[in-house]
Amino acid sequence: LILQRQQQQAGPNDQGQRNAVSGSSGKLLVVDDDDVLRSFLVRRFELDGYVVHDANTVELAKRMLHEDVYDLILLDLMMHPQSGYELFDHLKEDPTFRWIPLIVLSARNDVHDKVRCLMLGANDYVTKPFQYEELAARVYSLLARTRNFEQLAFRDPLTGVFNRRYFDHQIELELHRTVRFPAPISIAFIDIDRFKTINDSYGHAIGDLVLQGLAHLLQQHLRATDVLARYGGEEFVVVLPNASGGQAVRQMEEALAATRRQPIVQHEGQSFSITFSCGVAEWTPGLPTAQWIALADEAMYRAKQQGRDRVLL
Ligand code: GH3
Ligand code: MG
Ligand code: MG
Ligand code: MG
Repeated sequence: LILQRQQQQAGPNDQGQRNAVSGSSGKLLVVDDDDVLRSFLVRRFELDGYVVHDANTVELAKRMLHEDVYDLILLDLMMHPQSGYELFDHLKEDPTFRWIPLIVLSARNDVHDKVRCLMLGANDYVTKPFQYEELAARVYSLLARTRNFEQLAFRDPLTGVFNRRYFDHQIELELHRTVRFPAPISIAFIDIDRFKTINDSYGHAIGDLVLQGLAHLLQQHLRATDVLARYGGEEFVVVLPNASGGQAVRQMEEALAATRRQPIVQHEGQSFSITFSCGVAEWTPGLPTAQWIALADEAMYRAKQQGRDRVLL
Protein backbone atom coordinates (compact mmCIF):
# COMPACT_ATOMS: atom_id res chain seq x y z
CA LEU A 1 0.00 0.00 0.00
CA ILE A 2 2.70 2.40 0.96
CA LEU A 3 4.55 1.56 -2.22
CA GLN A 4 1.48 2.16 -4.30
CA ARG A 5 0.92 5.50 -2.71
CA GLN A 6 4.49 6.47 -3.43
CA GLN A 7 4.05 5.46 -7.03
CA GLN A 8 0.95 7.55 -7.32
CA GLN A 9 2.68 10.51 -5.81
CA ALA A 10 5.60 9.96 -8.08
CA GLY A 11 3.78 9.46 -11.33
CA PRO A 12 1.84 12.38 -12.73
CA ASN A 13 3.35 14.92 -10.36
CA ASP A 14 6.82 15.03 -11.68
CA GLN A 15 6.16 16.68 -15.02
CA GLY A 16 7.33 20.23 -15.26
CA GLN A 17 9.11 20.23 -11.93
CA ARG A 18 12.62 19.97 -13.29
CA ASN A 19 15.26 21.53 -11.17
CA ALA A 20 12.96 22.32 -8.33
CA VAL A 21 16.15 22.86 -6.38
CA SER A 22 18.45 24.65 -8.72
CA GLY A 23 22.19 24.50 -8.50
CA SER A 24 22.19 21.03 -6.99
CA SER A 25 25.26 18.93 -7.58
CA GLY A 26 26.96 15.97 -6.06
CA LYS A 27 27.07 12.23 -6.29
CA LEU A 28 24.33 10.36 -4.46
CA LEU A 29 24.03 6.69 -3.60
CA VAL A 30 20.45 5.42 -3.27
CA VAL A 31 20.23 2.11 -1.39
CA ASP A 32 16.74 0.63 -1.42
CA ASP A 33 15.33 -2.79 -2.33
CA ASP A 34 12.14 -1.26 -3.71
CA ASP A 35 12.74 -1.15 -7.46
CA VAL A 36 9.98 1.31 -8.18
CA LEU A 37 10.96 3.80 -5.52
CA ARG A 38 14.65 3.43 -6.33
CA SER A 39 14.32 4.15 -10.01
CA PHE A 40 11.96 7.02 -9.26
CA LEU A 41 14.54 8.59 -6.95
CA VAL A 42 17.34 8.05 -9.45
CA ARG A 43 15.34 9.75 -12.20
CA ARG A 44 14.19 12.69 -10.07
CA PHE A 45 17.56 13.42 -8.55
CA GLU A 46 19.19 13.18 -11.97
CA LEU A 47 16.71 15.72 -13.29
CA ASP A 48 17.74 17.97 -10.42
CA GLY A 49 21.35 17.81 -11.54
CA TYR A 50 22.83 15.10 -9.33
CA VAL A 51 24.87 12.11 -10.39
CA VAL A 52 22.97 9.17 -8.91
CA HIS A 53 24.02 5.56 -8.43
CA ASP A 54 21.76 2.96 -6.88
CA ALA A 55 21.99 -0.38 -5.12
CA ASN A 56 19.24 -2.81 -4.18
CA THR A 57 21.19 -4.64 -1.48
CA VAL A 58 23.58 -3.72 1.33
CA GLU A 59 26.14 -6.06 -0.21
CA LEU A 60 26.15 -4.18 -3.51
CA ALA A 61 26.21 -0.80 -1.74
CA LYS A 62 29.34 -1.86 0.18
CA ARG A 63 31.10 -2.77 -3.05
CA MET A 64 30.08 0.49 -4.69
CA LEU A 65 31.35 2.53 -1.74
CA HIS A 66 34.77 1.00 -2.27
CA GLU A 67 34.81 1.90 -5.93
CA ASP A 68 33.48 5.45 -5.93
CA VAL A 69 33.32 8.55 -3.77
CA TYR A 70 29.82 9.62 -2.75
CA ASP A 71 28.68 12.93 -1.30
CA LEU A 72 25.55 11.56 0.33
CA ILE A 73 23.78 8.25 0.94
CA LEU A 74 20.03 7.63 0.99
CA LEU A 75 19.48 4.40 2.89
CA ASP A 76 16.41 2.22 3.24
CA LEU A 77 16.22 0.40 6.56
CA MET A 78 14.10 -2.60 5.62
CA MET A 79 16.01 -4.63 3.07
CA HIS A 80 16.82 -8.28 2.50
CA PRO A 81 18.87 -10.27 3.22
CA GLN A 82 20.74 -7.59 5.17
CA SER A 83 18.97 -4.64 6.74
CA GLY A 84 20.11 -1.03 6.33
CA TYR A 85 21.58 -1.22 9.84
CA GLU A 86 24.32 -3.48 8.53
CA LEU A 87 25.47 -0.76 6.18
CA PHE A 88 25.64 1.60 9.18
CA ASP A 89 28.09 -0.75 10.87
CA HIS A 90 30.20 -0.92 7.74
CA LEU A 91 30.23 2.87 7.34
CA LYS A 92 31.26 3.40 10.94
CA GLU A 93 34.20 1.02 10.73
CA ASP A 94 35.89 2.70 7.79
CA PRO A 95 37.39 6.19 8.05
CA THR A 96 36.75 6.68 4.33
CA PHE A 97 33.02 6.42 4.80
CA ARG A 98 32.44 7.61 8.33
CA TRP A 99 31.71 11.19 7.37
CA ILE A 100 29.51 10.68 4.32
CA PRO A 101 26.19 12.44 5.03
CA LEU A 102 23.40 9.90 5.36
CA ILE A 103 19.62 10.14 5.24
CA VAL A 104 17.54 7.15 6.32
CA LEU A 105 14.38 6.39 4.36
CA SER A 106 12.04 4.23 6.35
CA ALA A 107 8.49 3.01 6.22
CA ARG A 108 8.60 2.63 10.00
CA ASN A 109 7.48 5.76 11.78
CA ASP A 110 8.86 4.41 15.00
CA VAL A 111 10.63 6.52 17.59
CA HIS A 112 13.04 3.72 18.51
CA ASP A 113 14.19 3.35 14.92
CA LYS A 114 14.56 7.11 14.58
CA VAL A 115 16.59 7.43 17.75
CA ARG A 116 18.74 4.42 16.91
CA CYS A 117 19.54 5.73 13.42
CA LEU A 118 20.35 9.23 14.61
CA MET A 119 22.53 7.87 17.41
CA LEU A 120 24.33 5.65 14.90
CA GLY A 121 25.24 8.72 12.89
CA ALA A 122 22.40 9.27 10.41
CA ASN A 123 21.93 12.97 9.68
CA ASP A 124 18.23 12.71 8.97
CA TYR A 125 15.31 10.27 9.01
CA VAL A 126 12.55 10.53 6.44
CA THR A 127 9.40 8.45 6.78
CA LYS A 128 7.88 6.77 3.74
CA PRO A 129 5.81 7.80 1.93
CA PHE A 130 7.34 11.22 1.46
CA GLN A 131 7.04 14.05 -1.02
CA TYR A 132 10.01 14.16 -3.35
CA GLU A 133 10.31 17.93 -2.88
CA GLU A 134 10.80 17.54 0.86
CA LEU A 135 13.46 14.87 0.47
CA ALA A 136 15.22 16.93 -2.22
CA ALA A 137 15.26 19.96 0.09
CA ARG A 138 16.73 17.86 2.92
CA VAL A 139 19.42 16.50 0.60
CA TYR A 140 20.23 19.96 -0.68
CA SER A 141 20.42 21.46 2.79
CA LEU A 142 22.55 18.65 4.19
CA LEU A 143 25.01 18.89 1.29
CA ALA A 144 25.20 22.68 1.64
CA ARG A 145 25.88 22.43 5.37
CA THR A 146 28.48 19.74 4.83
CA ARG A 147 30.26 21.82 2.20
CA ASN A 148 30.21 24.93 4.35
CA PHE A 149 31.62 22.99 7.22
CA GLU A 150 34.31 21.42 5.06
CA GLN A 151 35.21 24.82 3.66
CA LEU A 152 35.73 26.18 7.17
CA ALA A 153 37.40 23.15 8.64
CA PHE A 154 39.61 21.98 5.81
CA ARG A 155 40.62 25.00 3.72
CA ASP A 156 43.43 27.46 4.23
CA PRO A 157 41.80 30.90 4.14
CA LEU A 158 44.78 32.67 2.55
CA THR A 159 45.40 30.40 -0.43
CA GLY A 160 42.17 28.43 -0.71
CA VAL A 161 44.03 25.12 -0.87
CA PHE A 162 43.49 22.43 1.76
CA ASN A 163 44.97 22.88 5.20
CA ARG A 164 47.10 20.61 7.30
CA ARG A 165 44.14 19.12 9.13
CA TYR A 166 42.71 17.96 5.81
CA PHE A 167 46.08 16.62 4.71
CA ASP A 168 46.46 14.60 7.92
CA HIS A 169 42.99 13.13 7.37
CA GLN A 170 43.36 12.58 3.64
CA ILE A 171 46.74 10.91 3.76
CA GLU A 172 45.28 8.14 5.91
CA LEU A 173 42.38 7.67 3.50
CA GLU A 174 44.74 7.50 0.53
CA LEU A 175 46.85 4.91 2.33
CA HIS A 176 43.74 2.84 3.07
CA ARG A 177 42.88 2.96 -0.61
CA THR A 178 46.41 2.03 -1.60
CA VAL A 179 46.33 -1.00 0.67
CA ARG A 180 43.01 -2.09 -0.86
CA PHE A 181 43.96 -1.35 -4.46
CA PRO A 182 47.77 -1.58 -4.56
CA ALA A 183 49.34 1.26 -6.56
CA PRO A 184 52.32 3.52 -5.97
CA ILE A 185 51.72 6.67 -3.94
CA SER A 186 54.08 9.54 -3.17
CA ILE A 187 54.16 12.79 -1.24
CA ALA A 188 56.08 15.97 -2.00
CA PHE A 189 57.15 18.64 0.47
CA ILE A 190 57.65 22.15 -0.89
CA ASP A 191 59.35 25.03 0.90
CA ILE A 192 59.81 28.45 -0.71
CA ASP A 193 63.46 29.52 -1.05
CA ARG A 194 64.54 32.61 0.89
CA PHE A 195 61.00 33.62 1.58
CA LYS A 196 62.07 35.75 4.50
CA THR A 197 63.93 37.99 2.06
CA ILE A 198 60.70 38.67 0.17
CA ASN A 199 58.86 39.57 3.36
CA ASP A 200 61.74 41.69 4.60
CA SER A 201 62.30 43.50 1.31
CA TYR A 202 58.77 44.05 0.08
CA GLY A 203 56.54 43.51 3.07
CA HIS A 204 54.27 40.85 4.41
CA ALA A 205 51.42 41.74 2.00
CA ILE A 206 53.60 40.88 -1.01
CA GLY A 207 54.65 37.72 0.82
CA ASP A 208 50.99 36.77 1.10
CA LEU A 209 50.47 37.35 -2.63
CA VAL A 210 53.45 35.11 -3.34
CA LEU A 211 51.87 32.33 -1.27
CA GLN A 212 48.61 32.72 -3.20
CA GLY A 213 50.46 32.79 -6.51
CA LEU A 214 52.42 29.65 -5.74
CA ALA A 215 49.32 27.78 -4.55
CA HIS A 216 47.63 28.68 -7.82
CA LEU A 217 50.59 27.64 -9.93
CA LEU A 218 51.06 24.34 -8.10
CA GLN A 219 47.38 23.54 -8.53
CA GLN A 220 47.74 24.01 -12.28
CA HIS A 221 50.52 21.43 -12.39
CA LEU A 222 48.72 18.76 -10.41
CA ARG A 223 46.27 16.09 -11.48
CA ALA A 224 42.67 16.08 -10.29
CA THR A 225 43.41 13.28 -7.83
CA ASP A 226 46.46 14.99 -6.29
CA VAL A 227 45.85 16.75 -3.00
CA LEU A 228 47.60 20.06 -2.37
CA ALA A 229 47.68 21.44 1.15
CA ARG A 230 49.38 24.32 2.91
CA TYR A 231 51.34 22.55 5.60
CA GLY A 232 52.71 25.53 7.46
CA GLY A 233 53.70 29.15 6.84
CA GLU A 234 55.48 28.87 3.49
CA GLU A 235 55.39 25.10 3.17
CA PHE A 236 53.09 23.11 0.97
CA VAL A 237 52.59 19.38 0.72
CA VAL A 238 51.17 17.28 -2.10
CA VAL A 239 49.78 13.74 -1.96
CA LEU A 240 50.22 12.09 -5.36
CA PRO A 241 48.22 8.87 -5.65
CA ASN A 242 49.27 6.54 -8.48
CA ALA A 243 52.67 8.19 -8.73
CA SER A 244 55.99 6.48 -8.09
CA GLY A 245 58.77 8.54 -6.53
CA GLY A 246 60.29 9.10 -9.97
CA GLN A 247 56.99 10.20 -11.49
CA ALA A 248 56.35 12.56 -8.59
CA VAL A 249 59.83 14.06 -8.98
CA ARG A 250 59.21 14.72 -12.67
CA GLN A 251 55.86 16.30 -11.95
CA MET A 252 57.28 18.57 -9.27
CA GLU A 253 60.22 19.48 -11.50
CA GLU A 254 57.76 20.69 -14.11
CA ALA A 255 56.03 22.81 -11.50
CA LEU A 256 59.38 24.18 -10.37
CA ALA A 257 60.38 24.99 -13.96
CA ALA A 258 57.14 26.93 -14.40
CA THR A 259 57.72 28.73 -11.10
CA ARG A 260 61.17 29.77 -12.26
CA ARG A 261 59.93 30.84 -15.70
CA GLN A 262 57.15 33.21 -14.80
CA PRO A 263 56.75 35.88 -12.10
CA ILE A 264 54.68 34.45 -9.27
CA VAL A 265 53.21 37.89 -8.50
CA GLN A 266 52.77 41.08 -10.50
CA HIS A 267 51.86 44.03 -8.37
CA GLU A 268 51.86 47.73 -9.24
CA GLY A 269 54.22 47.28 -12.18
CA GLN A 270 56.64 45.13 -10.20
CA SER A 271 57.25 41.43 -10.80
CA PHE A 272 58.24 38.96 -8.13
CA SER A 273 59.85 35.63 -8.89
CA ILE A 274 60.66 32.75 -6.57
CA THR A 275 61.98 29.23 -6.54
CA PHE A 276 61.30 26.42 -4.11
CA SER A 277 62.98 23.34 -2.76
CA CYS A 278 61.09 20.07 -2.84
CA GLY A 279 61.51 16.64 -1.26
CA VAL A 280 59.68 13.59 -2.56
CA ALA A 281 59.09 10.22 -0.88
CA GLU A 282 57.28 7.15 -2.18
CA TRP A 283 55.37 5.04 0.30
CA THR A 284 56.45 1.43 0.76
CA PRO A 285 54.25 -1.23 2.39
CA GLY A 286 54.53 -1.09 6.16
CA LEU A 287 56.00 2.41 6.30
CA PRO A 288 54.25 4.40 9.08
CA THR A 289 52.77 7.71 7.92
CA ALA A 290 54.95 9.80 10.24
CA GLN A 291 58.11 8.19 8.86
CA TRP A 292 56.91 8.64 5.31
CA ILE A 293 56.39 12.37 5.93
CA ALA A 294 59.79 12.57 7.64
CA LEU A 295 61.44 11.05 4.53
CA ALA A 296 59.95 13.74 2.29
CA ASP A 297 60.94 16.42 4.78
CA GLU A 298 64.51 15.11 4.91
CA ALA A 299 64.72 15.11 1.11
CA MET A 300 63.50 18.72 1.11
CA TYR A 301 66.14 19.62 3.67
CA ARG A 302 68.83 18.02 1.48
CA ALA A 303 67.56 20.08 -1.47
CA LYS A 304 68.09 23.22 0.64
CA GLN A 305 71.58 22.14 1.60
CA GLN A 306 72.54 21.37 -1.98
CA GLY A 307 71.74 24.93 -3.06
CA ARG A 308 67.88 25.12 -3.17
CA ASP A 309 65.78 25.41 -6.36
CA ARG A 310 65.59 21.64 -6.92
CA VAL A 311 63.55 18.48 -6.35
CA LEU A 312 65.13 15.50 -4.59
CA LEU A 313 63.90 11.98 -3.88
P1 GH3 B 1 64.88 28.85 3.15
O1 GH3 B 1 65.29 28.99 1.75
O2 GH3 B 1 65.95 28.23 3.99
O3 GH3 B 1 63.57 28.13 3.29
O4 GH3 B 1 64.70 30.33 3.71
P2 GH3 B 1 63.36 31.00 4.16
O5 GH3 B 1 63.64 32.45 4.36
O6 GH3 B 1 62.26 30.70 3.21
O7 GH3 B 1 63.01 30.18 5.46
P3 GH3 B 1 62.56 30.58 6.89
O8 GH3 B 1 61.90 29.37 7.48
O9 GH3 B 1 63.69 31.16 7.63
O10 GH3 B 1 61.45 31.70 6.70
C1 GH3 B 1 60.15 31.44 6.42
C2 GH3 B 1 59.41 32.73 6.53
O11 GH3 B 1 58.08 32.59 6.08
C3 GH3 B 1 59.31 33.25 7.93
C4 GH3 B 1 57.95 33.90 8.00
O12 GH3 B 1 58.05 35.27 8.21
C5 GH3 B 1 57.35 33.66 6.63
N1 GH3 B 1 55.95 33.35 6.67
C6 GH3 B 1 55.36 32.27 7.25
N2 GH3 B 1 54.02 32.32 7.08
C7 GH3 B 1 53.75 33.46 6.36
C8 GH3 B 1 52.55 34.05 5.87
O13 GH3 B 1 51.43 33.56 6.05
N3 GH3 B 1 52.65 35.20 5.16
C9 GH3 B 1 53.85 35.78 4.92
N4 GH3 B 1 53.89 36.90 4.22
N5 GH3 B 1 55.00 35.25 5.40
C10 GH3 B 1 54.96 34.10 6.10
MG1 MG C 1 12.87 -1.79 1.80
MG1 MG D 1 60.20 26.94 5.97
MG1 MG E 1 61.59 28.68 3.08
